[in-house]
Amino acid sequence: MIPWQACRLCVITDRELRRGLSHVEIAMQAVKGGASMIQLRDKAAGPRQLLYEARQITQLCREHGVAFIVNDRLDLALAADADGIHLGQDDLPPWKARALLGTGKILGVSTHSIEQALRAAEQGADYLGIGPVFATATKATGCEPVGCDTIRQLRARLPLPIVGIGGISLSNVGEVIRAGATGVAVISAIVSANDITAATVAFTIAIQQAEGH
Ligand code: TZP
Ligand code: MG
Repeated sequence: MIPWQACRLCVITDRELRRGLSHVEIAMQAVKGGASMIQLRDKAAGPRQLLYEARQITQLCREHGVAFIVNDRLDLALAADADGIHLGQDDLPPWKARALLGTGKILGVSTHSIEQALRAAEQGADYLGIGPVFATATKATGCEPVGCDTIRQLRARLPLPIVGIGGISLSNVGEVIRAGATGVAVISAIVSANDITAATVAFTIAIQQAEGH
C-alpha cells in the first residue's frame, strides 16, 4: 500500500538533463520544494556509484517523510533500503517484482494504455504511471501521447493512485489532476529549471489548486 498523498508530485532525478548536479543534490532541492516522492532514474551509472547516492537519498527522504523509489533496479532499491521500485513494461513483470519485494515495499509500474494499467494492477502494482500524457523530448517512448481522456477512463476503472507522466508542465498539470490523476511525475519542467526548489513549489501549488476544482 502507498499513501495516495505520496503520489502527488514525483520528481525524477534525471542527471542527463542537469549535468553538474548529483542525484542527491537534485533530490535535496526537490524535497525542499515539497516533492512527495523522489524517483532515482539513471540508465548509465554503475550500481556501486548509484548505491552510494541512493543510500543518501533514502536517509534524506526518511527525514522529510518523502517516498523514495528507484527506477528499474530492484537490487539497488533493496540494497539502499528505498521505499520501493518503479518498473517499466520491459522490466521485471510486476508479479515477480512483488514476490521479491514482499508486501512492505512500494511497487510502481509505467503503463501506456488502460489495458496495461489494469494488468499491472492485477499483478500487484501499488500505483500506476500512465503516459506519455503529452509529447515529451525527454524519453523516446515509442508511444503516442495518451492524453487526459485515458486518465479519465482509467480513474473510473481503477481504485489505485494514478500518476501522469510525460510532457507535464505548469501550464498543463491542472488539466491532468482534474482528469483524475492522483499526481504527476516530472523530469524536465523541474530538473531543467534554474531553481529546482522554486519549480517544485510552483508545481505543488498548481496541484493543490487543481485538486480543489
Ligand atoms: N516515461 C514516460 S514519459 C517519460 C518517462 C520517463 C519522460 C518524462 O519526462 P518529462 O521531461 O517530464 O516529459
Ligand atoms: Mg524501466
